[in-house]
Amino acid sequence: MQIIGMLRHVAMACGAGQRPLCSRWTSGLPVRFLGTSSPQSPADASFHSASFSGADRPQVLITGGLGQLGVGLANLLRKRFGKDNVILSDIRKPPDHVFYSGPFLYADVLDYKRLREIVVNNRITWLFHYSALLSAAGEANVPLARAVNVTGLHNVLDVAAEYHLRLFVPSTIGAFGPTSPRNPAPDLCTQRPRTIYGVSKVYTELMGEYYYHRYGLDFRCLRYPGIISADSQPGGGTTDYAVQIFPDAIRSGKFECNLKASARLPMMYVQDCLRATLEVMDAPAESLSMRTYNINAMSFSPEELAQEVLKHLPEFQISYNVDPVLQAIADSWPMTLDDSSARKDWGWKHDFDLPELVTTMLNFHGSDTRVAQAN
Ligand code: VAH
Repeated sequence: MQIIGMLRHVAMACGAGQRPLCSRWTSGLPVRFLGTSSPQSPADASFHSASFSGADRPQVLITGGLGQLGVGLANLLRKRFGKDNVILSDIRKPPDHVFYSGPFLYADVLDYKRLREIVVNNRITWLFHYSALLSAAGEANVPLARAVNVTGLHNVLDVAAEYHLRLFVPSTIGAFGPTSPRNPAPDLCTQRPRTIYGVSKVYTELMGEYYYHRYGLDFRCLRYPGIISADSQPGGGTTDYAVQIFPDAIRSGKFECNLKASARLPMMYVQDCLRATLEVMDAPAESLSMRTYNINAMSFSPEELAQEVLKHLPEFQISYNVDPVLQAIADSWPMTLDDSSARKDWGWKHDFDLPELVTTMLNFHGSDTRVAQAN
C-alpha cells in the first residue's frame, strides 16, 4: 500500500480532521498522521505559474529568512538556481526590497501541517532551516528558544525525512562549552554548552545525524563562527558587537563594546559563510565523512578589531561597557575552530581575513550609495 494510501487509511482510523491523535513510525519514516490539510490559500498558487525549469535544479525553501543570513543566502541561491526556484519564508512581513526580489511565504516552523503544505505545493527539494533564537536572545526567553530551536527542529526534521529533502541546519561555536577544547576546538570533542541556544544546537547536530543514520535523511550542518554582515542586522547574538562597530565608527567615530577588550572569538565574513553553506550542500554525499563540520576563517578580540579600524580611521575611539551575561557566554566559547575536515572533504577555504573584512565593512558603511551585498 502506497504511503499516502496508508496515511489516508490510518488518518481515517485516527479520526481525520481532528487533532493529531496518533503518530507512528511507518515504513522507516517518521510520519505523523494528520487530519485534512487547510484549503490552499490563493497566494500559494502564485508560484505554480512559475516555470521551475531545469529538472536538476533544487527547489529551495529557507526558513527564518529575515534573520541575519536568509536574504543573502536567497540572493546567492537565486543567482545559481533561478529566482523562482528559491522561496524565502518567515513569520514577519518582508520589506519591499525583499518582497519584490523573489518568492516570499509566511512559514511558522511550529506549524507542522503548514510546513508540509509548503513543501508539497512547491515541490521543495532543498531546505535551509535558519529559524532560531541566538545566544543572547535565547537566554532572555528560554521557553521561546526551546520551542523554536527544538520543537521547530522536530517539525523540520520530520518534513525533510518524509519528503526526502536535502536539509541544511546551521550549528555554531555556541555548541561548545567551557569544558570543550578552546584553541582550537576540533570537530569531535566534549560539548557541554551553557546556553539554551548552544544546548539546542548540540541537539540539532545529534538529531540530524540520527535521522541520517536511521532514515537516510540527507542532513548537512556547519558550525558557524560569529558572522559579520554588512547589509543585514544580527539577531541577538554575543558576537553582534563585531557588526555594530562599523556603522558606529563611520557615523560617530566612537563605539561602546559590550565584551571585554581581550575576548577573542572565531569570526567570519558573511560572504564566506554563505559560500561555505552552498558548497557543503552542493558537495557529493560520498565526499562527506561527517554530517556536522566546523568552518573557520579568523579570530579576533575587540581590541584587535579596533586596531584594524584605526588603520583607516585614526580618530576612532573604542570604550568598554562589559555585559556580564554576554561576557560569560563568550568566555565559554572556543577561540578558534579546527576546520581541517571541511577543508579536506569538500575543499573549504575562507577568503576574508581581518584586514579584508575591515576594509569591506568600512567601504560599505562609508560609501554614499549603499550597494546591495554582492554575493
Ligand atoms: C551568536 N552570532 O552570537 C551568533 C552566533 C557564533 C555565535 O551563533 O549567538
